[in-house]
Order: sequence, then structure tokens, then C-alpha cells
Amino acid sequence: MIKLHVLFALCITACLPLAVTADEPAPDPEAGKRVDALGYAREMPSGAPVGAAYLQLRNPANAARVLKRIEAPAHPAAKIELHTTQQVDGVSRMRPVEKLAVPAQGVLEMGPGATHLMVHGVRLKAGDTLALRLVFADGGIQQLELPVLGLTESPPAGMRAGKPQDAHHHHHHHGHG
Ligand SMILES: [Cu+2]
Repeated sequence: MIKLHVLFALCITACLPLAVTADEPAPDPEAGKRVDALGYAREMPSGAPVGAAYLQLRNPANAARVLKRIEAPAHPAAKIELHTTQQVDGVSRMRPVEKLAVPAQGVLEMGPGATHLMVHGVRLKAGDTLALRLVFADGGIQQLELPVLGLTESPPAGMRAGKPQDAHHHHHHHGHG
């Protein structure tokens, strides 16, 4: 009987704090600092050395958010670059940028032939999921899971589809495959 009492007493002291915290979830420090995110990655054609992914980030806040880095936690060797595409002498050329702004109460819209993510070191296959970690300049971090779509699949509703020739230019002129 004495042993039982000891166990009971231990459980009271050890279990009570757990029960309390379960009832009161910690306030989310990032609440109000989230962007509404949508996106997809594209299956890589055979032989393509890098992949591409596209996001649509909506910022409901009254202050702009600056996206400074994107990581793929499940792929430690991966490198994800922020790229923009510009027309230079009639040819679309893309270049890495250090950051991208999501305007206050605005949208950062990526798409084929425009701003995009260049994915190095991950073999993107249709049906897979690509987990991303968005790191903002203000310290905010947001997780996101993108579907990897097949070459002919349409982007999620509301996202820019892009023209097939954009994708072709994109890959043809920049040595990415
Ligand atoms: Cu690119």
C-alpha cells in the first residue's frame, strides 16, 4: 500500500503540469505574421539537372515581408535559390536574387517564365512532396509542403499557369537543362 501511495503522489506532481499545458496551448509568436502560401514544384524532365518550384505568397499584414531564404529540411544537401526572370534583348534570362519582397497586403506571385525557385540537389518526381521552410528577414519562419506535379499537370487553382514556351525558354537559355 505504501508503494502505491508513492506512485500516486509522483503521478500527481509529474502529470499535473502536462495536463495544464495541454489545456492552454502556448501563444504562437508568429501569429499575425503569416503569409498565405500556395505552391507547387514541377517534376524534372529526364536529364534536367535542376528543378523548379513556384509559390504564391499573400501577405495580409500592413507591413511588407521579405523572404530571404528557403530551405528543404528533408534534403540537407539541397540548395534552393530565389530566381527572377528578365527579358534582355528579347531573351529571357534568370538570375539569383538575395531576397524577395511580399508587399503589404499584396502578393508575391511566382510562375514559369517569371520569379521562381530553383531547386538544386533534389530529384523531383511527380506525386512526391517537397517540404519547404521559408525564412523571412524579420526572423519569421513558415513551413510549407508543395506537391510535385507531373509535366502536364495544371498548377493549383489561382496560380499562374505560364505558357509552355516560357518553360522551354527558361530551361533552354540558362543552362539548367
Ligand atoms: Cu532559375
